[in-house]
Amino acid sequence: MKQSLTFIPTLREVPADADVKSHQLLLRAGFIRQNTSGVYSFLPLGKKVLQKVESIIREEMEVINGVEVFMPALQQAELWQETGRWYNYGPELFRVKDRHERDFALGATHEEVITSLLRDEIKSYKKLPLTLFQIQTKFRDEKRPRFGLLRGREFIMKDAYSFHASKESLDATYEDMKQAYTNIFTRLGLNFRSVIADSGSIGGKDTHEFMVLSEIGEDTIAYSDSSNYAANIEMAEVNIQYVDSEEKQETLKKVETPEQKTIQEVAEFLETVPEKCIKTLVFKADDELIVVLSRGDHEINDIKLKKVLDAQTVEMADPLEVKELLQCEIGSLGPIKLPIGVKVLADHAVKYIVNGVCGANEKGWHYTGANPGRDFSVDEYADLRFIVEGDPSPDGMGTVKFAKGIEVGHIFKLGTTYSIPMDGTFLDENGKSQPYIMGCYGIGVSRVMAAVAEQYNDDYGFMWPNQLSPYDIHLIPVNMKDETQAQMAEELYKLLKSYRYEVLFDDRAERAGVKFADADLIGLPIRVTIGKRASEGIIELKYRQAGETVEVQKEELLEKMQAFFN
Ligand code: 9G3
Repeated sequence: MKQSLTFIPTLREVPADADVKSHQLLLRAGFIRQNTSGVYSFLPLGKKVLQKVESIIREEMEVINGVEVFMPALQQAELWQETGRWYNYGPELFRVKDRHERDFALGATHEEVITSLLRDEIKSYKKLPLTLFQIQTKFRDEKRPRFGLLRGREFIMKDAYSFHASKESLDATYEDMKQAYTNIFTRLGLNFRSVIADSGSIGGKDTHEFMVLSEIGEDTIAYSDSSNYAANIEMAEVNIQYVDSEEKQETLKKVETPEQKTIQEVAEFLETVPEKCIKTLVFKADDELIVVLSRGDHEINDIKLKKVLDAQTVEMADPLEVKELLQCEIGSLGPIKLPIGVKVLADHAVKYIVNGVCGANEKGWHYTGANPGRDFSVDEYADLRFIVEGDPSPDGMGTVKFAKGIEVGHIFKLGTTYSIPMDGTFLDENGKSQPYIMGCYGIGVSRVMAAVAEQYNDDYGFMWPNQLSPYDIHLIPVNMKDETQAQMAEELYKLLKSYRYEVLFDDRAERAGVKFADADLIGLPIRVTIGKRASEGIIELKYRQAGETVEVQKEELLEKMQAFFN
């Protein structure tokens, strides 16, 4: 492609509102442009990278008998009302009306549409299993779109859905999909981990996320430093054998702690440590107020709490509700002398505290010498806290370390979460009607492009991996007005294209410095420069990732390209 005939609007300066490297470079190198918050256009170079990401995904989906479809983004509200999600999804779900005031959703995902499609077609176990996928635009009115393509409001997803007559069949496809995802992210050249994850409100229990390891990642991964255990921190179990303390129990004493609110302040004021403090929080699970205790140096994991309580929703109770329940403000709450009937849950670590410090449910007062069981009762001890670095790995091998990650893939065993409410059924071999057993599997295609951009760049620009680069070779005659250079450039352009290399021929009448800076910014794997030694048949090759430059005879160009690209 002749650069003078394409559209690559590079920028010298870093756009002010671009706060991560991938976003800065995708804008500066002319791959994307922002239309409005969380909404982007893919320019020619960006579209070429997207297509290369999509073709790798398509190939691996087809390997596991995934069949491609394309479903509408405009989804009639009735489908979402069947599953109830029309009512329990808030402003994040884009809603529109048609000219007849009928309600529609802009597709945030397609579980409802695909199930409605199949329930009218797939009626027998003989037609199962079936795995369908699409690469399609999704809409989610994110509260805080940021980091460019990493968290947009309109984005491209590969979403697959599988339908089965048995759990075993789902398990088999789930493992196939996990392997396909591993192949995809490996072929994309990404540094990633598959981690145990939380299915949240999506239903089903088994779910894995695929995380690209990156400091700008919004998720935290807890992994073992000596096994392949890895989980989203939300899901990482804490299995520690706490040891009973030899310390002798002291008498419970009420002490004044004026203006001491945080665990840190109280611990310093009473010359103790957060590990000896009993942190008392009040949560609202569905509509019930629950007192939840943890050790002062630990954080309660609300996703674990939701599972232990088997609640639909779990959130911190608001201060007014707390005041009404315990006649006391947050900061002096404690588990002693609670109103009758208030359920008390505690993380396992609390059970091993001896002579702990806790709030007295009276502003500016705390207790010392507080001992669980003796001074207050706990209805249920459970694993309720976030794992911390240094904790033993839940699989018993090694110690836990944390890493930040960008979620690029998420796979779920949905079971009958959608087929039952939507009456998606088939006749089994005994002619009995059964709900489909389903799985769903997503890859954030536009997010993957940004994750690759985040991993493959240096101070001068991108260093695209060969399999994703918008073009293979950047052909740059230093001075198009020099007849020898221009002629050799045309000749080599034809030659390289005839060998099916994708070539970006910078035929612009720009200064060499501009051309070279743009070439480094765009980051194609190889730059072929035709300069003043063209008259000697000498050209210069620059390998972008290795950063090395060599001069070769133009007759050697092809073998050099074959050596590099094959
Ligand atoms: C919504 C909105 C946001 C959402 C969803 C629905 C996330 C929603 C989860 C999934 C699950 C899988 C198929 C492909 C892989 C992921 N955010 N999810 O369902 F209405 Cl506003 O999308 N779906």
